[in-house]
This record gives sequence, structure tokens and C-alpha cells, in this order.
Amino acid sequence: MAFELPPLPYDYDALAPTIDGETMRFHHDKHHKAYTDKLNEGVAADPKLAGKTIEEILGTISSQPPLVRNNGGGYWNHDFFWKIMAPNGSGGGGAPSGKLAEAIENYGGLDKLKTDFNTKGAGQFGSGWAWVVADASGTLAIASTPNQDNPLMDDVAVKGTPILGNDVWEHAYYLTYRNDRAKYLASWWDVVNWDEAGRIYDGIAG
Ligand code: MN3
Repeated sequence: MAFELPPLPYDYDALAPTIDGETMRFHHDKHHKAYTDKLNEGVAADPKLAGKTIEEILGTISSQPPLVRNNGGGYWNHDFFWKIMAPNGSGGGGAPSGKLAEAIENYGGLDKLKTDFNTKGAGQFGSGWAWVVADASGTLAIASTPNQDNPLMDDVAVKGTPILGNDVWEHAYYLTYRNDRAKYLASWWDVVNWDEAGRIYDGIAG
């Protein structure tokens, strides 16, 4: 059973002006599709991966070749990325609520969380991702990863459940923001789907 490219949960233009439609079209139809296709090549080459979920594969990624690491990460990361965004004013933007809001207060507040996340994302050299990560007890941390690594991988510095993640590869922002990654990071909060982030957070044990 091959992995399939999941459809975008909204129109290409739905996140504009924060993320323009042409960026979304190429990001989903070209980049995410390529990660999906190459992940399937990697899975087909290793009988031990047959029938495994992507989360199971990522959890033992240290024993996998770069083809599976880079494209398995890219497959999962982009599926997550589409889901934790929504059009501004129609699920995107605003502020967290419920247990996630409490956890963010314990972290130091929403302003501090955003500042630390933006700083990590801007400071990630080259391509990668910025993350809000929850450990098994629900405590939040901010992290960044290179390339398509993510907190579900068994050999990254900060492991846990991703609550939010922002793609800081240039393909994610260059058409609108050119080289201004910090401006993209600051604008991105306008399309964060806090309801979805809260549902993920509520699913953590403890
Ligand atoms: Mn990307």
C-alpha cells in the first residue's frame, strides 16, 4: 500500500496574502508530491518497511537511508503543515484556547512562545523547520530541525509530539517574502489553526 499525496484542506489561494496561491500550488503539487513519490521508492526498496505507518518509520529513522529519512520527513511534515494552517478569520489566526492555552501560559505566554519560535526559525541555517513540541507530560518546548527532520524521529535533539511546525525552506516563502524569512515567520501566525493544534495537544497522554 503506497503512501498517497493528501489533498490540501482548502483552496490554493485560501491562505493569501500570508502565503500566496502560486507558492501553495507548487509547494503541494510539486514539492509534497515529490516527497511522497520518493518515499514510496524508498519503502519499495526495503521489505521491512512494508505495511508500516509513516509514524512507525520515522520512529526508527536512524536505521534508514537518506532517501527514506528525507522523503519520509517531507511527506509527514507537509501533511502536518497543511492541517495546522487555516484561512485567516476562518479558523486561522487568533489565539489558543483550552489546555493548550494553559500549557502556553506555563511556557511563559503566547508572546514569548511566538518570539522563541520565530527566533529558532530565523536562526535555522539553510533549510529546515521550526517546531512547538510537547513532551509526554504536555510540557512545551521550541525546537528547529534541518532539512525534513522532525520531532518524531528517534535521533533528533528535541523529541516529542509536534503541536505546530513552520516550513522555513525558501520554497515556502520566497515568492512573496524573497529573502526575508523573519517577515514570513512573523506573518505566519495569521494562518495558524489553533483549534487543530489544540486537538493535537488534547491527544497527548497525561
Ligand atoms: Mn516545504
